[in-house]
Amino acid sequence: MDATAVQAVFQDKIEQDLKIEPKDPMPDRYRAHLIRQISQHAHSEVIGMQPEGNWITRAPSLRAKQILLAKIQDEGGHGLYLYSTAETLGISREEMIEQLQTGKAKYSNIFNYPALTWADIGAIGWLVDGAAIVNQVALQRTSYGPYARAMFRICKEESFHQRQGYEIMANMMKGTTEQREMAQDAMNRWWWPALMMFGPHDKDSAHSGDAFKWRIKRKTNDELRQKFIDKTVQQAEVIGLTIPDPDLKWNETKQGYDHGEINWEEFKRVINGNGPCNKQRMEHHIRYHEEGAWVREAAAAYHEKFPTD
Ligand code: FAQ
Repeated sequence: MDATAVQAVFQDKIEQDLKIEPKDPMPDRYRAHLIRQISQHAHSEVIGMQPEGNWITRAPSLRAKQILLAKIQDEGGHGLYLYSTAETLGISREEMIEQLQTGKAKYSNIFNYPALTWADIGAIGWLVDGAAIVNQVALQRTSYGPYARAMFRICKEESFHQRQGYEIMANMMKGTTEQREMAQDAMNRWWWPALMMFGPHDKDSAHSGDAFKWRIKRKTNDELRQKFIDKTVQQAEVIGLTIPDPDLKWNETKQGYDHGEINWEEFKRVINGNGPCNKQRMEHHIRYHEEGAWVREAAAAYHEKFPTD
């Protein structure tokens, strides 16, 4: 099929709101857009294991440790579904890892901040998974079939993650003064970076035009951010936490909260490699990727010998 025919078949499916499947004709730019977004999403899940992994050995109870281990394992699983999804578009896992490790591919800004106290584990589950769910629920309706399907399972698991984080925060807010202060301090440090997870304002979002045209995105960055804020402010109030934004105010007309301006300079600094933990995150990834080479080689050798297993 020539490019014009591909475009016509593709556009027809998009207009009928049908899913695009791996073997369907699709324009090169659609394919490249999805590889960029899905691989960055996969990298985020995998790098996101690091700030939480830091607390496995220091979890305050066996129950908390089991839950945290299960959650982190889920994040690794999400990375795997997403890498597999991107592979259906014709890029290999090795290429994606190379793009991550050489700084060509981004991952979510949020994972470049340190998890300093146990309350940070609560804040990550509640705010970071909470923000991820809002974004990913919208992606369940994205036009690329394998990506949309991956989102269903991921959203179910993230909603358990969000609740475990909220439970940690709620329990700490019922505790001693020090525990309440610790929870508020975590809230203060994670709130703004969590808002940045939705990406730049719509007017500055370079990829949104194509993403809407091709029905990859169904809601804009600002719409999703607003949804997250409205939902989370109420949850914070229930457990007595204060949102660290003096400009946050209920707006009766829009039936949502107005909020203060996000520090976009900080956002740019962090996504361009200069956040508090970018260097550490990448060094850690490279080190364990190299140390794990023998596992990949052994698995490949086994597969070669027993291809049907
Ligand atoms: N961080 O034109 P737009 C999770 C970049 S999963 C870093 O608006 P787009 C689970 C963007 O890539 C969290 N970079 O881009 C978990 C682009 O740069 P490029 C991850 C960002 O794609 C929880 C440039 O800025 N979720 O947390 C960010 O239309 C706990 C221009 O931006 C996803 O990835 C950012 N926040 O919209 C795991 C969801 N925002 O590529 C462990 C899927 C923007 O030209 C523990 N992704 N950039 O170099 C999406 O929905 C979209 O890609 C957006 C960005 C909304 C993130």
